[in-house]
Amino acid sequence: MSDNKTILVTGGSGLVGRAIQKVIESEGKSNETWVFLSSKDADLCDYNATKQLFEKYKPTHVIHLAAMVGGLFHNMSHNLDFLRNNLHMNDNVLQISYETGVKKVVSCLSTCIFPDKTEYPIDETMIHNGPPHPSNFGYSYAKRMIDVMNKAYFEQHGCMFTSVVPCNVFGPHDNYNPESSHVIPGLIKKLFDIIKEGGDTFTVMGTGKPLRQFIYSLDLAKLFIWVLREYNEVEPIILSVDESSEVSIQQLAEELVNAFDFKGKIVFDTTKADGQFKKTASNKKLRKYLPDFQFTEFSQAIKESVDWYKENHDTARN
Ligand code: NAP
Ligand code: GFB
Repeated sequence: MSDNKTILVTGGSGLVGRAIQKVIESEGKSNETWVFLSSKDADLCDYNATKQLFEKYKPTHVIHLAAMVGGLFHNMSHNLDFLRNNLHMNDNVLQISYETGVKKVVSCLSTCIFPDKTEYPIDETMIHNGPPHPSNFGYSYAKRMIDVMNKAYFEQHGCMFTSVVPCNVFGPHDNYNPESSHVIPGLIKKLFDIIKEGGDTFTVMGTGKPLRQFIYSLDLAKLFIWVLREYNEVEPIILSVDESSEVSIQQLAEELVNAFDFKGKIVFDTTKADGQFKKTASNKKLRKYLPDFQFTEFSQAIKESVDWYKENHDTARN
């Protein structure tokens, strides 16, 4: 039987999608055809538009990245939109993958969807053990339903639909729009603009105390491609840096100051929310499969992300 694959990447124009595209282009595998989509190809909230897209490309495999995605503040103000848009997209992509005989779908959860009250480190078995943090309950429940649907498609139809659980992701081609961005692109744009205007104060929202694990998008891309080719459990797998790589928002701000060689001062605006204090995830399951995987050094990844923005700020998603 032909082992030729046609891999459809929904959300291919985003942060993670562009990283996968860069890794794939460097590999040049001949038996794989990769198709990277954006919302211009189809609104995946629309069943018929999604069906037409699948009939056009006839994918054998799907990496489902497309989602309404945002940082803490965007989630806090749009929980209903995050819930409904992501439920619609996820249901259409999985149902149409089943209807058109897609062999494997890898969808994307997030370490921020785990129970707010939990012991640490969190692992793949804990996803449904209690309500998520109130700041992003809409996004969290929509993402949790991917795991529930994967299990239902496997039990009723034997579908190999699985999911990965990244920690916070950053890198080139991120979303830098202050209304919706995550902390790293938000602070990169902010510090870039301060320096351009000759300012001397870098205001960071919150106390700076929350802890996060950040994975470089190019590292996540390599892991995603491995999951597509080699991982065949329906159960999710966490794709995160080690627990020891967790940093505080203050440490992140200091890394950015170094990367920009900024000489001014950092100030914390404690009137703004901190969100989840921590969501420390274990990558033990990943390490069992890939014990020698090397993550890019955080300072190096931050420097590359800052340099990319300096070169591309005019065309970046601001
Ligand atoms: P992103 O940069 O915001 O990109 C989102 C992608 O989804 C874009 O390609 C966008 O297309 C597409 N999209 C959005 N709405 C759509 C719609 N209605 N129909 C079709 N396409 C639509 O997101 P990302 O950071 O790469 O995230 C990718 C995946 O990783 C998501 O599932 C997200 O939940 C997950 N994740 C992200 C993080 C993180 O820190 N970034 C952490 C954990 C998990 P356009 O370009 O046309 O808008
Ligand atoms: O990346 P972020 O917005 O989301 O990080 P989460 C928020 C943390 O960074 C909070 C601080 O502690 C904020 O106080 N922060 C400081 C800032 N300055 C800024 C800034 O300029 N912009 C932003 N955005 N934060 C998200 C979830 O949680 O994690 C999403 O809400 C998603 O659903 C994402 O899954 C991966 O890490 O707090």
